[in-house]
Amino acid sequence: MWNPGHIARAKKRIKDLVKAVNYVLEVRDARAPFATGAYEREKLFKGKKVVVVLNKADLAEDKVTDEWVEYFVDRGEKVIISKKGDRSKTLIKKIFGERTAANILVVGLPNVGKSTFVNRLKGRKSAKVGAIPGVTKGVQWIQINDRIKMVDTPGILYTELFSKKLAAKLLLVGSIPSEKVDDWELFTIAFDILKEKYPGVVKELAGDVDSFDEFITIYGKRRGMLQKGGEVDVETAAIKFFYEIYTGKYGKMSFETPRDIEGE
Ligand SMILES: Nc1nc2c(ncn2[C@@H]2O[C@H](COP(=O)(O)OP(=O)(O)OP(=O)(O)O)[C@@H](O)[C@H]2O)c(=O)[nH]1
Ligand SMILES: [Mg+2]
Repeated sequence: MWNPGHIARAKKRIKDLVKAVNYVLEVRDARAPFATGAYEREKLFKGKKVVVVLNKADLAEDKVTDEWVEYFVDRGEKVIISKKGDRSKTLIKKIFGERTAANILVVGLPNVGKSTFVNRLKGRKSAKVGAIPGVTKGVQWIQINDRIKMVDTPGILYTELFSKKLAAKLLLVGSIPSEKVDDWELFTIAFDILKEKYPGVVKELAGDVDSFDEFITIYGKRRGMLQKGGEVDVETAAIKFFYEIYTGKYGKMSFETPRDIEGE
C-alpha cells in the first residue's frame, strides 16, 4: 500500500504541533466524511477545539452532505461545510464567530483540500495545491490576518488500520492516488461502490456490464488506450478512470451516507 516517507514524518510533527495550537481544523472530503476522518483523532486532538470541515461539498450531493452535518452535530462535533468559491470572511465567521485570536492546525488525509482551505481562509494563494495527493510535504505556517495563524500539514494515512472497503472509498475521493494502487481488487471494490450508487454513470460509459474488468475494457477501448498488440491497457485505463471520478468529472457524487457506515 501507498505509504510515502513524508507521511510517516508528518505524523510525528503533527503530534508536536497540536501542542502549539488552540484550534484543530480537521478537513474531510464531503463525499466520504467517515472514511476520510483523521485516524486516532480522539487521542491526537485531546483538549483542543476541533472543527470538522466537510470540504469539496460542491462535488458531493447536497442532501447527503446535510445528513452528514446532522450526524456530526448529533455527536457533539462542531462541523462546517466548505466548497469551491467560498469566501474567506464567511468561512472565518462560520468557524469562530466574530472576533477571535487563534492558532490553527489544519490536518486531514491526503488530497482532501487542506492547502486549498488554508488559501480560501487567507483569501489568496499561499499554500501549494495539486490534484495528486502528496503535494504538501512539509509543515507551513501562514498568517491569515493579524489575529489568526494557521499551519498547513501534509496528508496523513494510517495504512495498517484499513479495511479494503475504507481504502476503496479513499481511492474514490483521491486520497489514495490511483496510480499507486498495486492491488487490482481495490479497483474492483471501489467500482462496486460506484456502480451501486451511480449505475447511470457506469451505464453511460460502458453500457450494461457486470464486472469491473468488463467495464474497464470497454472504457479503455472507447478511449483508445491500447497496448502494442491491440489489447486494452487496463491499468492505464483504471488510473485514468479513477482520476476522473475523484476530480468530479461525472458530477456530484457521495460515496457514503451515515446509514451506510452503521456497523462499519
Ligand atoms: N471542486 C473542489 N475541488 C477542491 C476543493 N478543495 C480542494 N480541491 C482540489 O482538490 C485537490 C487537492 O487540493 P489540496 O489543497 O492540494 O489538498 P491537500 O489536502 O492539501 O493535499 P496534500 O497536501 O497532497 O495532502 C486540488 O486539485 C484542489 O484544487 C473544493 O472545495 N472543491
Ligand atoms: Mg496540501
